[in-house]
Amino acid sequence: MPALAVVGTQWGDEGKGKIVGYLAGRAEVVARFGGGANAGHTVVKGGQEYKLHQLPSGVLFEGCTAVVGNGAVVDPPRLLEELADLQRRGTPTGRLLLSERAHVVMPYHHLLDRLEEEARGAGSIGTTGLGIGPAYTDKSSRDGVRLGELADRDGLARRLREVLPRKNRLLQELYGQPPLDVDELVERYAAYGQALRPFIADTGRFVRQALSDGRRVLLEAAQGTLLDIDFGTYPYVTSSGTTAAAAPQGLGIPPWAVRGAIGVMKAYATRVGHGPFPTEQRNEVGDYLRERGREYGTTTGRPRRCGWLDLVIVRWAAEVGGLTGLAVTLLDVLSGLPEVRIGVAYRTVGGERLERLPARLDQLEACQVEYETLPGWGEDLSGCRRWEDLPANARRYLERIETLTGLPVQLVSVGRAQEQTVERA
Ligand code: 2SA
Ligand code: MG
Repeated sequence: MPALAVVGTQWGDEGKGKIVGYLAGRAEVVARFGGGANAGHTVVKGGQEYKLHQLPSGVLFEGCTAVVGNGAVVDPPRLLEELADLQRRGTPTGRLLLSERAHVVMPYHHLLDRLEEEARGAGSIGTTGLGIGPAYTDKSSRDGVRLGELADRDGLARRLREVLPRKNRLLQELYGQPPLDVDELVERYAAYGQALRPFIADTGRFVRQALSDGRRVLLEAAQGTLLDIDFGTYPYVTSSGTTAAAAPQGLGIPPWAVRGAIGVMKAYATRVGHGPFPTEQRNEVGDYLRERGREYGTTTGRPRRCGWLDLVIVRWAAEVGGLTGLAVTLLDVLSGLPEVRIGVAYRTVGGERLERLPARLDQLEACQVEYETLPGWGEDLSGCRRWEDLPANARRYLERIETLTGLPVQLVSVGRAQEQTVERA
């Protein structure tokens, strides 16, 4: 049984949590392959709202195994807090497995994330401040600590005695900060290792076995394609792969096990953090979308920048991510606008028409957006359940998305609850 990836086509917050939650009822394994506590996935189940960060959405489903793969980074105290929160709320959960190869976000990663952002000044990225970049940096520079090592106190002590002095020098000499105490860090993280021990496993082997047993596996991406370390608006990106291509590497499964990728796209566009955003509307349209769409960071509470749908970026996500279908979310938020606009191409300063995203940020920043304007609709969509229930103008908008991307709109979300989903036959 092949695996299906659910990925973001914009700058994150497309509603992947909603769509994964909708599909997870039919899945036996839901696996995260990248990102960490920076992610914010909102799932409404049984009338209750859950904001998940590190836990894959599948954890909310009793029959499901939720996997955090080797490509993700794990922040132990925050993860334990997420689990404790589910327990406090009495939520029955599925089984959780954490990869022994996943890298650990350490306190010095949090510190360095904030200090580096400050040092970048006007060029800051607008990170979530949760140490994600520094943790992935250490992974690449081979100074990382992996989850499997936390469970072995002596091994952890050896590792931190080797790594921490260099981190402390960085903190002290470059940023004038007090050093961290190695013994305290070893004690604290060894204790987290014990607390997480029941969940730590060879997750790659588990998912490979699940696939060969014909079990239904969902691959849950974090953030969006435009935040991908390679294909996003670099350097205003996160530090991991966010497309379906990152799933095999981030889980340890064969690339050919991924048989499709649903691209989740908001019916408009948002971005939290800095960097280019061609269709941004810093006006009453943007404010309308922010308030109706409750566009505030799920993890940090930051107000999100809002704008019209940009199909140049969605086409880019489709192209580099090999999307096989689309799920359009938050369509209900557009209700009440007299007209709706879609960015269909960019124009360079020289007047050249671009249908593809330029790699260079200075070029992107200089582009003007070419829009198509469609009539809006006033109807409340929250009760729509079938394609035919949608007002004609909303259907027209969706059909235009299909034509301009060449992809079928398979799902439409018109509200946070799982039943507020239109599945196209
Ligand atoms: P980081 O912290 O190093 O990954 O930040 C780098 C960039 O990636 C963006 N990023 C995100 N964008 C949208 N949503 C994210 N998750 C949270 C949410 C964000 C929040 O669901 O709302 O609560 O603020 C997320 N995570 C990372 C980030 O804004 C930087 O542009
Ligand atoms: Mg989010």
